[in-house]
Amino acid sequence: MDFYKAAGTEQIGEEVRTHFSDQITAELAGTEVVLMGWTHILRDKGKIKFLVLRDERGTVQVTIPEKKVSKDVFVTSGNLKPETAVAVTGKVVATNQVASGAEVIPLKIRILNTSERLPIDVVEGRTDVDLDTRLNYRVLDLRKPSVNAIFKVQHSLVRYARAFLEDNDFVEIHTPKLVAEATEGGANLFEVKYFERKAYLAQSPQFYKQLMLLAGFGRVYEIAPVFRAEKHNTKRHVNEYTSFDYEMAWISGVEDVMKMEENMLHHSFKMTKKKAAAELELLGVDLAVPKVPFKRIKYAEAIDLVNEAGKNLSITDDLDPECERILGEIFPERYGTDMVFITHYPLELRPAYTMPSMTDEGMTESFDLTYKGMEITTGSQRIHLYDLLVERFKAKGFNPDNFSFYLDPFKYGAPPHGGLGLGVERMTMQLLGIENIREVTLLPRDRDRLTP
Ligand code: AMO
Repeated sequence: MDFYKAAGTEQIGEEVRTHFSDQITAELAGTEVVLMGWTHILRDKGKIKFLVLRDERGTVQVTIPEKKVSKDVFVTSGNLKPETAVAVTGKVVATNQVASGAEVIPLKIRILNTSERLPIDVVEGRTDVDLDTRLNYRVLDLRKPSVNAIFKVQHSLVRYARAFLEDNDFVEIHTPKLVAEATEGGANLFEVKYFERKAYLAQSPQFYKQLMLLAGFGRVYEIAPVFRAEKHNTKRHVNEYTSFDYEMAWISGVEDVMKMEENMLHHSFKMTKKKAAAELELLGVDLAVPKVPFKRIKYAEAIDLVNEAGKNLSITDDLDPECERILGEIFPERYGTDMVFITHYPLELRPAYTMPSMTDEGMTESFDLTYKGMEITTGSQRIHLYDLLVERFKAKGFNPDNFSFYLDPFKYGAPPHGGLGLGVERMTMQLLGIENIREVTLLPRDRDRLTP
């Protein structure tokens, strides 16, 4: 059975793709090329038709003048519907009618797959659909160049941050996401049925990344999904996000962890500005690469700043999103930067594994990194001393017996260490100035959404 024919398409394999859209320039004039992609825009002017062909690297104009192409090509192009998957074999011709300086005159157009009528438009600026509808049709939504570009930028951010860690002797690890206990406190855990027992989805690789340092890896990192059963549907929370975690042993203090992060982000932003220049331009973003070292202020100072701005917080109060926003306005004015480490959080506000401060009574050797008024990272020096760790678990109301798998290895010469967790989506949204985290999450999971 010829299932290609049955589908109204043609068999694949007749031609081999030779070029991407962005490679079609005047220098190639006279060359025969094979392009594959989607029919993005079709303009029928009667005796001449224009097809804007889109592939993963952009668009290229295919011009179809009745006089210069075969009858077959002219008829086929006239019947093309939006988002038809095609293979175009043609000759490159130099022209000053298009920005790239070249177009393609087709010798052959073959339909590789047909498309039904689209539920949402994939051409920029044509129709305004709400985010929920866009997410319902996320696969088509992602075809839109400006939406696709978000994830190319995200890819670049992660790629160069990862490269930086690789160059600094970090080992990539993969830890279980099915776990027996909470790491960050019990409030936002997803419970799953695990045969005859209860298990949870990991909120963070926290315990395992630490344990791998105790296992003898000097520095480890993991970029993987984590799960948070946040009950509220906010613009900065999703229920599954990508956590960029690293952990380093033999540190001299939490400063080592912060220095690594500022250098990593500096490298990642600098490379992204260069390598994702086209995507950033499409998104209208002029990426400011933050200068190293990043500004550091203590939590107590941050509380003073928001109180000066009219709040009435005490030192053990949490800086809520509203306070972060206020700080996001104050920081550039006062310190000329929107990338600020807030350090020395009170013990009450930090998880049990966080090292208490020797210098600041009641505080911890911890930090958050805030970027344009939003927390994007949390990190700290961890407790490596068994007795202190057990004491802190008890102080937080946990039964150490339930955590023996984590606590016991600390009896055997655990190295001093620290690390952090960076939210990949939060970093992306702040960098691009996008308000809703769902837009920078490939396939978001929130209270109301479990598909696609
Ligand atoms: P924390 O819980 O602060 O710390 O999370 C670290 C970072 O993850 C991001 N983040 C989120 N992003 C999207 N949706 C959410 N619901 C969400 N929750 C958190 C934020 C945040 O800064 N184990 C520690 C990290 C460590 O100390 O190594 C932890 O998970 O960007």
